[in-house]
Amino acid sequence: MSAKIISGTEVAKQIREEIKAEVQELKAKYGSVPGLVTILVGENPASVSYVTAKQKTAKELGFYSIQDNQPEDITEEQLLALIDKYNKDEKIHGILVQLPLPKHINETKVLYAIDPDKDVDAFHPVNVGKLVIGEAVFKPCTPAGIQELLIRGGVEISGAEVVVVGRSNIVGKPIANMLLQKAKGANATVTVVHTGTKDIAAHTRRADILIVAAGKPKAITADMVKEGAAVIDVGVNRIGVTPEGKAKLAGDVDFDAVKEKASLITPVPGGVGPMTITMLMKNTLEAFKYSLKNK
Ligand code: L34
Repeated sequence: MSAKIISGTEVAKQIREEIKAEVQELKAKYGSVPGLVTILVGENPASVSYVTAKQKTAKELGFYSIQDNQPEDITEEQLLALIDKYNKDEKIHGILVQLPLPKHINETKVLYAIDPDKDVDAFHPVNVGKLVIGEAVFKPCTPAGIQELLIRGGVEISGAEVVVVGRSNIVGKPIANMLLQKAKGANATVTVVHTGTKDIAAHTRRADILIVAAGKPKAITADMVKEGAAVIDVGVNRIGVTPEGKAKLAGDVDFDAVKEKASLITPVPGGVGPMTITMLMKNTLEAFKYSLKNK
């Protein structure tokens, strides 16, 4: 079997059109637009690239948007004060602090400081808890993008055997929680494998849907994949530089070999990445609509 390659870039474009239309409608009706601030500490090249893409998209969709760059040596206290300022700013509906943060800053403390109503990443413990009990207001961006790709790719999720590779707070844990909910676009049987798992391949070979967020190129080879599986590759590994001087990217899946066995596969780049950015816009729109209701 040769897999259908599902373009995150294309699906993201469709969703962005939907968001853009809704923003215009709301602007005409209420005279205001969704506001997003992205806070970047330091100059990690991957983070710079992701945050730049987020800002560009926000502007294209007609959002009010602020890129707030802070030096690597900002103190935790200063960063917390900055978050507090945006918590109180009525034009801002979504606050995103790009991760990872420098080692001298306590990430948990920073995530706790964001007003849960403006937590468009859904990393605040209140939003994590709501997700687990099936009451999510915001779904974290990368997992939400994965779920949307599966739904729009026509993959049957209900009753499927899902295997998630990786247990991060950003991807593995939340996507596992989302797909096991008794809900539309979910209701799957979910297994999470990680560095403590005895025989990873024994699990991945059972998967109807294989979601890979391992952070390691070629972590998943063809022998680890069931014939006809849907494979979602969340990895973005920088494996070198192209002749044009751009970063050369690879996912966590051995794409060329696995695409011959899977029924559906996402590419890197152009798969989950663009969906992550789009779901951030969707969450910011939701936060804006929520603020209109509470005026
Ligand atoms: N707070 N920190 C916070 N929220 C997030 O949702 C993220 N993440 C992850 C890292 N830190 C975060 C992102 O935004 C990963 N991530 C992310 C976002 C976008 C892309 C990849 C990861 C993306 O657009 N990738 C492109 C390639 C971009 C490039 O050339 O580097 C792709 O096509 O996959």
